[in-house]
Amino acid sequence: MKFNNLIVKDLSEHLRLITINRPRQLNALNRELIRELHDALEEAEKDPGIRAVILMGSGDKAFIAGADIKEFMHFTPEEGEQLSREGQQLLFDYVEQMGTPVIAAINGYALGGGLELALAAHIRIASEKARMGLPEVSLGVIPGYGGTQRLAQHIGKGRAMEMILTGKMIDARRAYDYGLVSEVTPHEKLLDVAVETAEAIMKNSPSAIALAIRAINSAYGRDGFKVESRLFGQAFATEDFKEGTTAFVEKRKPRFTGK
Ligand code: DAK
Repeated sequence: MKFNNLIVKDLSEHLRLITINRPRQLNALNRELIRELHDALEEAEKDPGIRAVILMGSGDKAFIAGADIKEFMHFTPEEGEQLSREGQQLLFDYVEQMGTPVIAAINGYALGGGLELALAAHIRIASEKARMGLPEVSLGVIPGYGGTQRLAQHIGKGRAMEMILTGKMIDARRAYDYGLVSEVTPHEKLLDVAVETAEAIMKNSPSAIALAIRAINSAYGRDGFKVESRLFGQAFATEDFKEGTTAFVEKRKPRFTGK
């Protein structure tokens, strides 16, 4: 398959690397990229030869710096809610439910939708340069791709509240302390460590791994994701949302009014 925004490369017989390749926009997720990631992951999932996938961002700066603000600022509330559901199914839930394990190699900023994608992956490994956060409220919106649910699942409700309400980024060390990533590596060693982890997984039974993923996922309910989509749509209808996204594009601080 040919992709405009991805580089797909097999690192060995059973291991595939998918690199998100929009470095000038810090790999921000637009609709085309979400669709392409789904297609590339589906291709890997359906290929019995592929036993693990590594996801990484291109360039030196970012894994994914969030959803593409310049694209989503023009969506209506209905589109917001609909796209939140669609995106969740197409990419974020899809990744989480894949039987082929997905490792997020977080090589820089993982913000908003970018962190949400890493949260949906089965394993997260971060370079010491990585910075992670859910800054949506600084734009007048809330995490809409499962972040309100999965962040709390990974690091607990209190820390998730703090990260989401402040919108602040944390560095890789703190992410490790929180249990958000399982390892922190020197920047240049990140891919090697991700490959070692994939190799450890690939020694095991692929069918048992797929069953283990299903069993682990079955512990977590789905209702909160629907609530998140609905509230995400509501946030799109506010003046704060217009102000927050416009301020980002105009490179200034937002003036929120609560309306
Ligand atoms: N979207 C679009 N462009 C982005 C971007 C983004 N998320 N992040 C960076 N860029 C662009 C910048 O605009 C800039 O473009 P030019 O000005 O050069 O044209 C270029 O990438 C380089 O960025 P900077 O010049 O800002 O680089 P710095 O090193 O100074 O700063 C930064 C790096 C990561 C701290 C900064 O770029 C930044 O704060 N970026 C935005 C982070 C952020 O707020 N991300 C979005 C979170 S909200 C949805 C569901 C879910 C969501 C949305 C919709 N639907 C269902 C519809 C989720 C939303 C989010 O992810």
